[in-house]
Amino acid sequence: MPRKNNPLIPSPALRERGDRSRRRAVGEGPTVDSAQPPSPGSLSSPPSPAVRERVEGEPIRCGYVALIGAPNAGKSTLLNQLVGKKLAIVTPKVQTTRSRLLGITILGSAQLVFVDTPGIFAPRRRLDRAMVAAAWAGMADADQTVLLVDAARPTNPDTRHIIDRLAASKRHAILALNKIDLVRRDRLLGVADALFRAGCFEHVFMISGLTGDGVDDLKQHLAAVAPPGPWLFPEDQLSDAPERWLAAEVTREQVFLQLHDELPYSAAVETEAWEERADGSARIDQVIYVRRPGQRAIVLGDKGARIKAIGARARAELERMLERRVHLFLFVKVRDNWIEDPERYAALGLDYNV
Ligand SMILES: Nc1nc2c(ncn2[C@@H]2O[C@H](COP(=O)(O)OP(=O)(O)OP(=O)(O)O)[C@@H](O)[C@H]2O)c(=O)[nH]1
Ligand SMILES: [Mg+2]
Repeated sequence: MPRKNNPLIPSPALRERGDRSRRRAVGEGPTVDSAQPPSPGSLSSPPSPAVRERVEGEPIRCGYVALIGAPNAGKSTLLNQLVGKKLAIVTPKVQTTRSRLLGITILGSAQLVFVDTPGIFAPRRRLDRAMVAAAWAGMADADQTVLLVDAARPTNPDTRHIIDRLAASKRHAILALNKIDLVRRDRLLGVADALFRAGCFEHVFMISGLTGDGVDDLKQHLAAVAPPGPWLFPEDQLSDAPERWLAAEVTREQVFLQLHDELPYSAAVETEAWEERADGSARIDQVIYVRRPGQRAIVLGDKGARIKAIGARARAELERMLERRVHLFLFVKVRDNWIEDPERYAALGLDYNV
């Protein structure tokens, strides 16, 4: 079967299957083509012989772990660190992540399925509401919830709101005090203590998603408490996200990094076409949607300089991710109402009606 226009065909680099029938905690995750039928496979598929062999004598475990927190707390950075591969985009700007993304890893006999979620904040626009709803939904069925708190900004009102809601729901969570590389050690205990008093945390870990400090301890703990049960994904699968969606995210990351003010928040990126070429390279066509003609002019830049720079960086990232040569073609289209268009929400894996 040709891979062109089909986001569900396994990728050699990511081994993604896009098997929606296996999405348990996350509901419908990000997808480019909502009309795609689910591919075969089921929650109850028996583990492969390789799996049984590997974990002989130990109970097989599989745990869904939601990573939640205020925007910019470092959730996506941590997801990438836990999985050992860059799957989620990361930028210094708030509200980078727009929908849920699974990152899957194995530790001993446990398969850990991490759910990166959009930051939780006080939503204003429809898009904000859909993002925040996706974040809470990411937590709903997870076996464990890890609340990330930026140790340098522990009194963020968004974090306070999340803790209040966790406490009200009587859900227990793990507190991960993140970015400890930025804070003096002697201050950390006081910060952890103040947060712990909310009464909804079972454990606290001090970590740096960026340097990896403390991340192994957190991972070991999550593996030890994962419920017994068969692995839900093949051993070599890293994510549930279709390659086309991940590729659009790579370009959106550059839009966030290279453009400023409201522009990144007014832009969306979609992969329109994907062609595997005989020489082993891929041709990828993407559209950057913006809301106004003036924004299109900014994305293009003087004599096309900005779009060229976005394309160059995105292409380099895509080649690293896909482990093959990439020809990237970017188009900028004005679609004033994309932010109110149900189809765009489906493309983002978000619920329009929240
Ligand atoms: N110094 C330091 N910076 C970090 C750490 N973790 C994340 N960052 C930085 O914090 C910024 C935000 O990181 P993200 O991983 O995108 O944060 P996020 O929580 O996913 O943000 P949203 O998707 O917007 O909710 C980026 O500039 C990261 O490099 C850390 O442990 N230490
Ligand atoms: Mg993020």
